[in-house]
Amino acid sequence: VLVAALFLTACSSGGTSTKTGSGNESSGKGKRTLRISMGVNEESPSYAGAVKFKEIVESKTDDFNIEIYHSSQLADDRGAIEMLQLGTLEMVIPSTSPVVNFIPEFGVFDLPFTITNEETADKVLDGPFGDKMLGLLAAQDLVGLAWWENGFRNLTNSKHPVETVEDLKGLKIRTMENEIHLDLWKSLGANPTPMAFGELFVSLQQGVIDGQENPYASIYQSKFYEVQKYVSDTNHVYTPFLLLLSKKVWDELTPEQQVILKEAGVEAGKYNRQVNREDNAESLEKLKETLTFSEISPEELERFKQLAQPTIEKYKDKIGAGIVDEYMKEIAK
Ligand code: KDG
Repeated sequence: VLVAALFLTACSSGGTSTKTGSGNESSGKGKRTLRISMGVNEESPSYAGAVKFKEIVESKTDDFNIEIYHSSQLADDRGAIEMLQLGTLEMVIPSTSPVVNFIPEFGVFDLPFTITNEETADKVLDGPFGDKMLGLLAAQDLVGLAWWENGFRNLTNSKHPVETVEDLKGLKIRTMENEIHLDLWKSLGANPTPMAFGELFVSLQQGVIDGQENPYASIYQSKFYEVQKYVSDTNHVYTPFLLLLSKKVWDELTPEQQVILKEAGVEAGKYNRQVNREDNAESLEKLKETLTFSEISPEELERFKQLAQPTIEKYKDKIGAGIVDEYMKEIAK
């Protein structure tokens, strides 16, 4: 409860927690509808987490009607974030990468080869650094209820096995709409193109792009294996998901309702990470049945890291040197 109280204080800065309002506000009398948008589909750990969130909230209060919209039905991540800022959509579960377009500090999570295992991910996100990053969202009319998990990103393509840096030369790789990812793949010799997740399968199918990079669960559950031939365990970036709520909605809730949503988001996030980790392990084994799997040797991985280093240096100031240093210290603890 103390953590939730501190969180409430951080989120209510710059806004008022009114109990009255007009229309669809939550005064505790009528049900408030919360629509949750996501780009991944109904097989995803994000969807499973959203169902868990709905179950937990609806077990604690009758104040909310929670609706889940997968596969970018309502909007892509970036568009959904803009709708939360306007108050025309209530919730979205995006990667942190599109959030960088609104809050540059979130680019810290796009720095390659930094978080390299799940234990470190949990330590960074569930500790003071993660709380600090969530606190940055309020200024953009967003509330980060909890850290969920997308996971370790790996490369697939339709052209040839990728086992060395040289194998990347000229490959048309789709990236999220995030300049750090674009620069990373350029530095590795590829030819990256930013694209919303919802356009990815068709673009791969039509050969507009050669490859993409996502966690194994997303690759499998999105059926990218139907339009790809090769997969490489690059593990180049760990991407968190955020359970975001519009601050315009948040400010209309009672403190009790805010605590319910916050605690449900954290509890459902623990479940989401568990499901994600199980699904990623299972998905890799299934992908190996249809795709040619390539491991990146430790020696070759060092070459990837060396080529990626200028990207880290280039964005350190844009992200904020203090944020990057704090992030690296949390990882090293
Ligand atoms: O809902 C999340 C997806 O839209 C997206 O963020 C997943 O990692 C992703 C990507 O590659 O866009």
